[in-house]
Amino acid sequence: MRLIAAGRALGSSSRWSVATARLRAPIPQAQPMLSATALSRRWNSTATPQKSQHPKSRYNPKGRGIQPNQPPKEIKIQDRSYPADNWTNITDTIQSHVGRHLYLDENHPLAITRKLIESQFAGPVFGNYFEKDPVVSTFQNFDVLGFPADHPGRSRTDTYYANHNTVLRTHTSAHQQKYFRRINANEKERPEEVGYTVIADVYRRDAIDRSHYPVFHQMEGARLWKRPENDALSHSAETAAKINADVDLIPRHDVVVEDPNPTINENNPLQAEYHSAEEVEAIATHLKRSLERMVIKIFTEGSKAAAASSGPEPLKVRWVEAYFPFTSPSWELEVFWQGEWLEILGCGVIKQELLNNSDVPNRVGWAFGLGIERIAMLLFNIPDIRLFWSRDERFLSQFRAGEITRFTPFSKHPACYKDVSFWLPREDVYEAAAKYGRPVPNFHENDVMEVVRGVGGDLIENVSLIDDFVHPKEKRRSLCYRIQYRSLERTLINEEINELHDNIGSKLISTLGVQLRR
Ligand code: FA5
Ligand code: MG
Repeated sequence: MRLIAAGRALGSSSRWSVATARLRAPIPQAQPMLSATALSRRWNSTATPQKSQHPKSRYNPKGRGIQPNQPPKEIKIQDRSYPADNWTNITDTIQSHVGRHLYLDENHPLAITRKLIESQFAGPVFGNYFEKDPVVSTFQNFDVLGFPADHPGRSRTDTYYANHNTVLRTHTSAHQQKYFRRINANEKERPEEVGYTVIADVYRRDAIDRSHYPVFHQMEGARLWKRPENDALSHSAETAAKINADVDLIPRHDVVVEDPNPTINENNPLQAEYHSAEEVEAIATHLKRSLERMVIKIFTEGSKAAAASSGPEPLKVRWVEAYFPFTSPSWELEVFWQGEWLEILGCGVIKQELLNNSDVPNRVGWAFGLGIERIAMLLFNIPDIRLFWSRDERFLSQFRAGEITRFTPFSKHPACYKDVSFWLPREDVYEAAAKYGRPVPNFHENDVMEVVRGVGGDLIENVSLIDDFVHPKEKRRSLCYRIQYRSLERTLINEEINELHDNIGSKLISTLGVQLRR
């Protein structure tokens, strides 16, 4: 199974988190023409989104300069309408994925994976929940979690907006505050329930390849401990002892886990105002051991299934330092699978400000967020993320609740590659726009992906940039993308692909103002 798309590691998509080593990488400057490296670096950067990403206007392809958008008046998601505005960018393709709730369909691999993970975070300590409605406020998705105003994840090129303050959630962390409040509200009724898991569909404007899909599923988990009400910091030894007693209850394992960095260091600091090192060590040990156990448990199940086909692989796991605005210190967990390190989750010690603002100021704890597809692809040997959305019985009939089986491809239909090359709008168009005080139009690769996805839907397997140059005299930038067409269910005919490809070209012209090169 190849999980790595051309030049892109499975774990490298995250602009929500930044591995600490990457934090110190130079921040790309806002400029109308970004090199391919600068473009790809932007995924992991904390840079201010470019002014030119402002959504208030759009380049008019017919050469009449910049004209305002004419947004629809409202957008309907499931049964609710939201007033649309210039931020609205949810497409029909995306809307058509809302409401499938695949994780509740008990014979579906995502639901089987959910159950397996939930069994490792069971009651009475953990309540297991799901969130059916993907629409959240920008407050829930970003502000309450401490995302800075200029975080790239907020940009309209990365996130699907219903309108300026309403989005399709980009991660399950959008529900953290709700579930912390719930722990407090339920304290009398269910005092032992001090943790939760919550699963949901999440949405990100992203690249197109076999391991990235604009809709995927995450499971969030958290666990809290009470501290003394007064002067908690000076009683932190008591809190640490309580947490360590819980650490001792987690069964040990004998898998070697790489974890070379000290829990607390200058790249991955403790929240000194609120926590002692002793408490953080205890929380981190509990967090890491709980997650290691979960991963070992489910991958052991998976390798039993693999043993029946290709032979088990020894499990290798490692911790990598990370950054999230709502945890500190933070880590990502990676699993070595078929020759690559795959990032499967992010986690950390919850920021105390968030707990203080969520009715649980006298508690400390950890949280994690993991990608369900990533785990399910490995467990069931599913080679393409689009398959999870298949309604084809040849896919669906292969899975049964409670069983991990290796997926057998029902047939491999041929792929067809076609290139599309275009000139971006001229540099002087940008300059003119800036001169007249209008927002500067800007190219972002995610916009190309969105056009391709909008026209080709699930018939597109991969889109990759194969050429990028600036004409030295004309100062125009040319890009060439290779689009790989393949249906997972049938053989595509030439006429159909040609028509799709032509439509993609026309749509690139009309929405991005590019000029096709023939
Ligand atoms: C987050 O989304 C954080 N909210 C996780 C978190 C929660 C951190 C709580 C701390 C505390 P990240 O963007 O790294 O982080 O995504 C988490 C996981 O989702 C990844 O490790 C990966 O398994 C999965 N994931 C991310 N992007 C994709 C994608 N495009 N397709 C499939 N899975 C993805
Ligand atoms: Mg990540």
